[in-house]
Amino acid sequence: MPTLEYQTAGESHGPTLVCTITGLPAGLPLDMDLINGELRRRQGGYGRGGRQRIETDVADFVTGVRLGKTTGAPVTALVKNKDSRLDDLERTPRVHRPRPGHADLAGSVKWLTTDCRETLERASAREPAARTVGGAVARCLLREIGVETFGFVRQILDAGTEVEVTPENWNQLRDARDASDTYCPDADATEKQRAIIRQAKIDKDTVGGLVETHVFGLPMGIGSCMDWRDKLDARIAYAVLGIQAFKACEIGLGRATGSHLGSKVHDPIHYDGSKSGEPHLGFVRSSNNAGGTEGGMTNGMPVVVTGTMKPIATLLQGLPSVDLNTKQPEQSQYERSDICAVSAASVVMEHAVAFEVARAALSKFGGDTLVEFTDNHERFMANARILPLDPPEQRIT
Ligand code: EPS
Repeated sequence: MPTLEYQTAGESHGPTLVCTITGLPAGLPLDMDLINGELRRRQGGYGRGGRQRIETDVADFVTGVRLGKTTGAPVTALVKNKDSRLDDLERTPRVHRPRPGHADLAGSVKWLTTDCRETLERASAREPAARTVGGAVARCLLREIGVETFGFVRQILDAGTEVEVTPENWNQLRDARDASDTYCPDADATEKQRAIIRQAKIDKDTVGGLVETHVFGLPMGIGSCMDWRDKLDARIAYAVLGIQAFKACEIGLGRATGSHLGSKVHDPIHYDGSKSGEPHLGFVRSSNNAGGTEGGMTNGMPVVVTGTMKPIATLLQGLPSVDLNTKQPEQSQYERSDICAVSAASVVMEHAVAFEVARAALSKFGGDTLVEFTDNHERFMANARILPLDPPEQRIT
């Protein structure tokens, strides 16, 4: 049984981005409206640069899909770049004044060149479009077992929202998020965030922020405590810090967990048999400081992930740097960029998280086909509901 994996390829100004996904079960219908809708959302958000008026991202599935469903073979999706011009040195010049905060300096030294171009083409925030496709396909799989994700912007610079997200209100909040051009489900916070981005543009500066993803409907026991590499929270952190410009990933209360007593921070367990149909199987928690994972496994509560995105490193005003050819002080090089890409990053992180959750769910429920995957999920839930399985003949097979 292969594990679910994905890989991306493609340069920011090359002809295409590529996402290859291996390990998907056969028979999974791909919801193209979902996939292309999320690609469109990733392109948006207040504070994006001129590039997004050129591109219209759509996923073209060229392998592993027949009549709209996966076949079990590797799936390849292409996202074509309209602004393809990698070999045009006039329009895509060499870059030798590295931007502080960008991959430019370390990458050019690593690959023994004074031209940061190849480094920045992959380190660019365009690559996550391909990861969004992978995550959107993963969401198609998760939906088959009733799992949904919700991502939004919590804060831009110092303008944030205190909105509380629950399994009951997230659908409503999604409408509020979709009405906000910073993807923040709070109209007042959105206004403040817009003003911050507007001012940053005037000041030739950039801004970062905090994005959040919630995963609903996950059964207990996804991930594992037996091997650190299979801990779901660890996998999520790995995936999130793999997104361009992300500097931190927190689960639940995250860093703040260390500032509270154990008696105040751990989520008390109660049992309510009338709720045994829910993902927590009736093991109700009165808080969710753990963010839905304990011991690297889901505990039936929503998984809550916060990511910190740094401000974009390409500033119109430039930053103190050095010319790699002359070693003389120079301002860092500018090329067309975004003022703020936090809204786009909220879409990317939601999909990076979705992929890790799907990967862990598939490793628990397995199956070469979608039918086996959903049957295994159902049988597990049925058995978990009638614990203790004593005598074992009671087991539902
Ligand atoms: C980016 C710079 C801009 C962004 C780009 C990421 O591209 P360009 O230099 O072509 O204007 O628009 O992001 C995307 C193209 C995208 O689709 O998100 C950078 O330097 O990282």
